Amino acid sequence: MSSRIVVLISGGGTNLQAIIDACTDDNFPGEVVAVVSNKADAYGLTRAQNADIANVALSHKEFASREDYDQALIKIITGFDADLIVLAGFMRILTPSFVQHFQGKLLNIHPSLLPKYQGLNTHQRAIDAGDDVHGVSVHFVTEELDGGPVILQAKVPVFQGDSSEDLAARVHQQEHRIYPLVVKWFAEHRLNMQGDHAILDGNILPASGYAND
Ligand code: NHR
Ligand code: GAR
Repeated sequence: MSSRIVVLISGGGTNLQAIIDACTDDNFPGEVVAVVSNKADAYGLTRAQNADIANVALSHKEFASREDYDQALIKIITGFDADLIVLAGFMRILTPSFVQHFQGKLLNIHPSLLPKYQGLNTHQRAIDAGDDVHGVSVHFVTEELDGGPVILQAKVPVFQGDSSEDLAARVHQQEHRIYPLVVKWFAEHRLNMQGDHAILDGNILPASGYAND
């Protein structure tokens, strides 16, 4: 049975595209059934249209509270009978009730080597700190912002004179490799969350995710 994936976005959707592309492989056990954006002008919605995928703009500005917005989001996602919800550049913090509703079915990609640089502006913060290694993490979403268990990370070098755009572009290339892989693990039922741990093939993953020392 193919996993039904709903992708949440706010922007360009290059990670969305990487996942859509991966799903076109006959051996990929999942399909993107809907894309939801909190921004009506997100280019990712056009990517969904181009791939004949249902797409919905749900602006947070039309709701009185975060709680109301997240309840509307729950209704939409439930309507698509989602097995997995993938945050791909989704820029709204989700309420505890939303996270609890979809406990264990929510993935996020965050542009830093967590637990470093939770929150926003991660590339500039890595440069300002003088780091020579930066990267990206895929993790389960919990109530704690960017604090859920890490599944997989990829590292990139930081070079002298890098701008945050240079570094973001380098990180993006790695994002497009690791996110479809983690989505595939989940769709294959090899990956789940138990308590505060990510489990792959029955093994608890270490704090920095799979195969990382
Ligand atoms: N929600 C929960 N509960 N837990 C997480 O781990 C989440 C989450 C929602 C989004 C993505 C995250 C990231 O990878 C994410 C992880 C937005 C903000 C933020 O401050 C922070 C982290 C992330 C996403 N958003 C502002 C807000 O008020 C709005 C900022 C804007 O619109 O530009 O929601 O980095
Ligand atoms: C990605 O770099 C992702 O890691 C980051 O936004 C970008 C989305 O790009 N996510 C966050 O910063 C979450 N707060 P995309 O729209 O091209 O996939």
